[in-house]
Amino acid sequence: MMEVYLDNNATTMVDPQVFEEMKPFFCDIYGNPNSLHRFGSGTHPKMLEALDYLYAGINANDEDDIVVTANATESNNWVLQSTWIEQILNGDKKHIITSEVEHPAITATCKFLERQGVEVTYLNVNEEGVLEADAVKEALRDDTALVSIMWANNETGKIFPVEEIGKICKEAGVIFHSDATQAIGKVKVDVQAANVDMISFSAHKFHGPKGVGGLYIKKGTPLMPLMHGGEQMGGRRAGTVDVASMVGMGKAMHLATNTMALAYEENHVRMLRDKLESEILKLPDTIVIGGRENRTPNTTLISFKGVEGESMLWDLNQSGIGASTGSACASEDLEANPVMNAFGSDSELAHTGVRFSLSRFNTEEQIDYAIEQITKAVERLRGISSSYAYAPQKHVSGL
Ligand code: 7TS
Repeated sequence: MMEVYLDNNATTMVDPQVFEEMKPFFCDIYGNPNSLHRFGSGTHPKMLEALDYLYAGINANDEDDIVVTANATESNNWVLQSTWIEQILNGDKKHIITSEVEHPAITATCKFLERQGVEVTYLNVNEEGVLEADAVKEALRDDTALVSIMWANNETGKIFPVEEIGKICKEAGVIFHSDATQAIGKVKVDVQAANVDMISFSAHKFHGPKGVGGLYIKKGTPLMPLMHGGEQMGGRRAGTVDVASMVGMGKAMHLATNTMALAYEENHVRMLRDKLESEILKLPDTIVIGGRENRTPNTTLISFKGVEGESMLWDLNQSGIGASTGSACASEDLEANPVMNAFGSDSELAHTGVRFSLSRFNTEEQIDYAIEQITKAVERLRGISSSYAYAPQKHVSGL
């Protein structure tokens, strides 16, 4: 049986080239980078190279900071909790603006801050699943401390108008943070062009290792240290640096964001995604949630009328295909997906969405196999669905 991994928005395979770069830092060059001897300083060239790759990958200015964190969840928590302590508890602001379709690393942290007395506005997306920049403009208040809007949505792949939002925030003098976790390696992320003050990311979403991510911080942006202790990461996040992870993330960023890599994503990955989608859409009563415009090239979120998303995943898993119903982070509860609810769609739609997310490691042969298996699963599940009369009823004489 062929195995086809189509859940790359949950996590990706580590690129073998990344793995090779990481290996020496476990048993050979294992010194503490802060030590004065060669075992420690031997790590420096590759750490510096990793930083160069990270800066180049998002077009950061040399004077800005990129702090290596554990993941995007940590970076997002850091930004929001710092905003609360620095600007709200110890300042004169009260308000944060975000969207209803952020990852829980943002929304759950905002809910926590609301319990501490912070006022949060959750903006809704339009019927195409996109947050409109004007909505941000209208929600801004004199006491707004932060706007946090994702670069691309993890469920639909929809790309949000970060440049426009960045401009609005700059004019208003409000700090703009964007969770770019699903954008890096899929679309161009240019922090200067977007006028963004901070972005979060996780290496494992672009073929780097798990457990390492980053926060980009534009020079002059107020931010409390995340961890107090040693001088690592300029004193912003103390604790001995995980060199292997940092080097791996740097290499992964380089491999994912150079011009050729983005062109490949745009051509090869988009071609496979579009083929998968177009073939699936030939099935009746099947739609792409949010529509097909303006998305990351690797993602499609499809609703199959009459088919419970979870049942579909079960069938696909039996055929060797890994997909997802919305975010894996939320898959332990069978609540309707909040992202789909945010579209104002009916609850059936919210329960029938299946997300397929591709990567540069998928092949056309895999996609052909996936199309075949998805078609089979939909037909089987509709055949046994009490709410969907799709399968031609076999007339059995005498019954
Ligand atoms: N932000 C976004 C936009 C994400 O998509 C995710 C993970 C995170 C933050 C958290 O990343 P972590 O590395 O800190 O865990 N998103 C998903 C997903 O869509 N399915 O599984 C995980």
